[in-house]
Amino acid sequence: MSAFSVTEIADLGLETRVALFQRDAGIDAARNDAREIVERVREEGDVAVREYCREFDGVDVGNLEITDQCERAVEDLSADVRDAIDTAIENVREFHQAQLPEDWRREFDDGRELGRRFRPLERAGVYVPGGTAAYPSSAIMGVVPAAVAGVEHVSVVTPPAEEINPVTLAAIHLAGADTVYSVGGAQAIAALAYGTESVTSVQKVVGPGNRWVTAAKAEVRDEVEIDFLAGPSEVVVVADETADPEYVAAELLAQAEHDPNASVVAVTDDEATAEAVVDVLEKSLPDREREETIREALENDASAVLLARSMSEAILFTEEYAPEHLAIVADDDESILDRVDSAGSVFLGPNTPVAAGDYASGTNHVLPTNGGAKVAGGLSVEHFLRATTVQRLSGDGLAELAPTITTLADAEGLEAHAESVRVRLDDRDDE
Ligand code: HSO
Ligand code: ZN
Repeated sequence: MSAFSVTEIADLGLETRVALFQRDAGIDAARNDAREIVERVREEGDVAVREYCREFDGVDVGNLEITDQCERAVEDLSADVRDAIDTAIENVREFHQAQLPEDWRREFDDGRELGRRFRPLERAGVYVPGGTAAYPSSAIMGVVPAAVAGVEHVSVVTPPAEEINPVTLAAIHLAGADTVYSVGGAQAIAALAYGTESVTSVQKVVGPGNRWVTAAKAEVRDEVEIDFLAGPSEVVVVADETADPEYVAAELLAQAEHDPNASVVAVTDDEATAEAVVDVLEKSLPDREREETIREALENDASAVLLARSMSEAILFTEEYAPEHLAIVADDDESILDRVDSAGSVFLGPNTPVAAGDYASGTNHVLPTNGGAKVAGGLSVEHFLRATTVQRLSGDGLAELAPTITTLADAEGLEAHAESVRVRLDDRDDE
């Protein structure tokens, strides 16, 4: 499939449906290589990490830890960039603070006092991508929620380079990271999961990445918690005849520039809108700086401009696709939203580009891809918290509940469980 022509949903064959709905952005194909890298880092530690930095990034890394460099990078920021980083951090912090759950205890009927208590993880690791673009925004999106949750030690890994992007380094520091390492790719995920001589292992690894990074996250899942698989970017734009085709195309072009494996889709019930979106894509592609990456992404199997027979068909398609980002540019956007359950992050109306959430409005841009939105939402404060339940029963409360407990314990053949209740009741009877 490709976004360079209009395809009718009704005409989608089985193969194209599989490409769209079971897309994997090349992650499966990267699994074997990622596994090999992960295993070597696990066994050989820093030696393997340094070798992979040389092989994949073309850099002889000296010290893997670059925490000081990040601090120094802040001093060299221009006023504009410093302001932009500060504003983005503030908005992301505010939105994530609003997510902080409060500990609670409540009296339930019959002498049962029950509650939940939230405590942060101690050590979390954030992947900040590098490669052909720089991702200071991903530093903010990974580190700020961890800091808001109260994680004591937040580590960041980011790929080495002759000169790592100074804005990325500064943003990592300003977002509140404690320790920063210059290592990227699958080797960075392995280093965080297993630890090496220089890299302290963490309890949870979060963050977006290319297919290698994402494949490595899938590989280390047995050893360490991960957020979810956040691979190459995706967007579905649901548009009706009121949508400006320039805006719709701009959304596809924007997410396509991340990665040749990015998947971008426009779906509309209006033929003229669909045709116009394709026209704008073709016309404006040569003006984009990252033309080649965008072209590859637009030609990707999971990218398309689709014509639906009705808005209902467009909505059903979207639900099945479960995109990372969903933009709804339509007259009755709220009622369309009501009918979609599966999307990582939703952008409503003509004034809400996905780039707002990518950088600065406050929501998180680390989101599940490849249909992960069917079962999960984006990165949040909860990812860095443990919820513990707490309870206290009164004597009467236990007496009231005792027959239920002992009957079920007996039914399970777990007599000692029942006895742990009876021994207390016996004591009560003796009083
Ligand atoms: N759209 C990307 C995040 C990003 N965009 C970073 C720009 N910079 C994945 O959600
Ligand atoms: Zn983006």
